[in-house]
Amino acid sequence: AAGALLAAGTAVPASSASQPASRLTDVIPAPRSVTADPGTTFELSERTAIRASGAAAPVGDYLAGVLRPSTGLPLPVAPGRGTGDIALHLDGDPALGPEGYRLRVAEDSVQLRATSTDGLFNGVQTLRQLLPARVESGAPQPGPWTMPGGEIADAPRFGHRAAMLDVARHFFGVEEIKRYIDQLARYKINKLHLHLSDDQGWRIQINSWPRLTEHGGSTEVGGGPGGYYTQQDYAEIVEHAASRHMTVIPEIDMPGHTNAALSSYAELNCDGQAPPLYTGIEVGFSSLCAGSEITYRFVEDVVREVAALTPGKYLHIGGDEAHSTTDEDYLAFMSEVLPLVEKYGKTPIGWHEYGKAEPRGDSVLQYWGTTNSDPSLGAAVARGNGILVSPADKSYLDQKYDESTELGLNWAGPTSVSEAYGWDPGSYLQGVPEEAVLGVEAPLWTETLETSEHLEFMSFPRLPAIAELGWSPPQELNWESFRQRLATHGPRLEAAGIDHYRSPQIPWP
Ligand code: TNX
Repeated sequence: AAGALLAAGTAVPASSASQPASRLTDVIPAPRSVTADPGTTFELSERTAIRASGAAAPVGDYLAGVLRPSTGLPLPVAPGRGTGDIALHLDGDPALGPEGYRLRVAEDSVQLRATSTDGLFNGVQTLRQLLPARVESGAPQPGPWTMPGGEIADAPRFGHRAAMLDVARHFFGVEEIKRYIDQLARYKINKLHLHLSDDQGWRIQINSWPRLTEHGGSTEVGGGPGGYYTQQDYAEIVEHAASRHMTVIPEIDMPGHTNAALSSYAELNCDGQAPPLYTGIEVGFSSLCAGSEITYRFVEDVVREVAALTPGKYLHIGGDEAHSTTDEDYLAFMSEVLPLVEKYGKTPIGWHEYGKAEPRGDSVLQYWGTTNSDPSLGAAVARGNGILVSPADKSYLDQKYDESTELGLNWAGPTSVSEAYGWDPGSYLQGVPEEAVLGVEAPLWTETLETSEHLEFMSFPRLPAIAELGWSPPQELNWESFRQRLATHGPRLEAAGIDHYRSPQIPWP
């Protein structure tokens, strides 16, 4: 019967050509509330229109773009109303907050309501999960295109649900970034943190320091050709992210992790000697020269140009693993650099080590440890800093799944899907109350990753796990429920052509 929960391992009778109907209860991240209306279904037809006008129209166009290739249906996007339609309305319930939505699936229509286009976009991600998995295919598929009846009222637990991609260790081109953005959006990730510079490469064109990319962007881990984004490429990434209701947070990692910059400009080195480019995977050996004036002219130029390319409020200044910078130099450096970020209208985020520089106001510390705690966090919370939670042993997508995983590193892992899922970001860190938690992030470091397929294999299915921790209410976080729902996403990922790890923990169909 429609809406009935099937037990683990039960053979699912095919209700249509090839796949079972979807259930309201299979959505990832789990919604705040789900009320099934068993026996009711909505079916897309040749006559179905997507009703959306004004600011909602681009979300309607996006939905049509998702549904047309597989269904082959015309699905015109137009204002007005009609029966048999999918309607997007910007008159949502303010109680569901700026990103919430309500989705009602009835016999004669689908109604999606939100107070903002962000909310509508989130609702569209839920809506597509209510259609059969084959809807995700890029090629025409057989119908019927039914959705289970009922109502979902939904809103996120945290407003900041991030993924990070390291484009410095291996470079990924604009099309690869867009592909990853589209994949993240499916699971309601709304921030993309790009790690744009490191020892092995500088990936963002800075007009006032052109050798950063000409020389510093010319290689990568393993000695391949590297690459970089022109400012125009970067603007295209920012724009594509915005069309997926995602904000890009650029990171320029300083004062350590800077060999590519130091190799590009001898004058940035305390000894005036430019080191060679680096293609290995060690960390902690490079540092900008805290005591020299040109360092701060350099940083100001970089911050100014990057801030100008950044519509979002945050600029990430790194600050991690500065093992070749004395404490005194680190503090001197940060005391110059943090005000520069604010001077150009941005709020600093840094890896949690920069807490020792006592960043002020609404600055954010990104926790990446493995011990549930850090001495800097108490004072940070007291200052009012937000804490972004990304424990390396839980949320690092670059860690191996198990000892036999060929890709990935293992210093904080291995991290199985259940380990990635089994923690609560609101109560995880000692001395950090939920009110101080800005949100969660799933970082993907790329020392061992070179292709989109590699990114996907490490991200899926752990990224959906972290996405659920960032979105769903704590009472809905349940491993048994998650693994059953995740199983139904296997055919979706398959249909979408997204590579993924067939974890033995998941009862894939
Ligand atoms: C630690 S996490 C790093 C990165 C590495 C990563 C590999 C952090 C702030 N720094 O430089 O790429 O481990 O897992």
